Amino acid sequence: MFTSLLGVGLGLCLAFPAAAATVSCSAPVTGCSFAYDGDWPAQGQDWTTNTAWWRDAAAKVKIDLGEVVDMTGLTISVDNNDDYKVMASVDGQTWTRVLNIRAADSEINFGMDTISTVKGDPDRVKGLGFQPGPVRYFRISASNGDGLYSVGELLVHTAP
Ligand SMILES: [Ca+2]
Ligand SMILES: [Ca+2]
Repeated sequence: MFTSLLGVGLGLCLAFPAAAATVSCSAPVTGCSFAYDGDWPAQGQDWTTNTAWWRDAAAKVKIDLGEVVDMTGLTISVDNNDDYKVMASVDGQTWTRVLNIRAADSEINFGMDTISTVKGDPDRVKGLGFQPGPVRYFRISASNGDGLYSVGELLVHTAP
């Protein structure tokens, strides 16, 4: 946890949840707001504690930043043993896949894992298909794995 945040801090400027940002989820997601409250689950912690979690593969965690930002990186906390797809949009209509996490990308064997695209971050994972650019809306979905899914936090890194 500590080293993770330190690594992020050494990266580009941080965009903590802005006042105008909102998070919503398609049912049935428990603890939806935990996906974007600025609080990071410790790596390896239980997947249902202070996280947005669900069992239905069709569920989505939706985040609206409230404004368009120039995204240069993403850091996300998800359950370690599933596949996660992050879609992003500027207008809420046209969507692009900006991150593609597979269970094999995880560095840990149990609980929540923090994964980053930011160079120099100790949690950086290469080969996530990260697509930088302008974004406002996010949709996070999960598939495969053990059918038990969880998102603990998302951080959008922006250009200085
Ligand atoms: Ca959180
Ligand atoms: Ca899982």
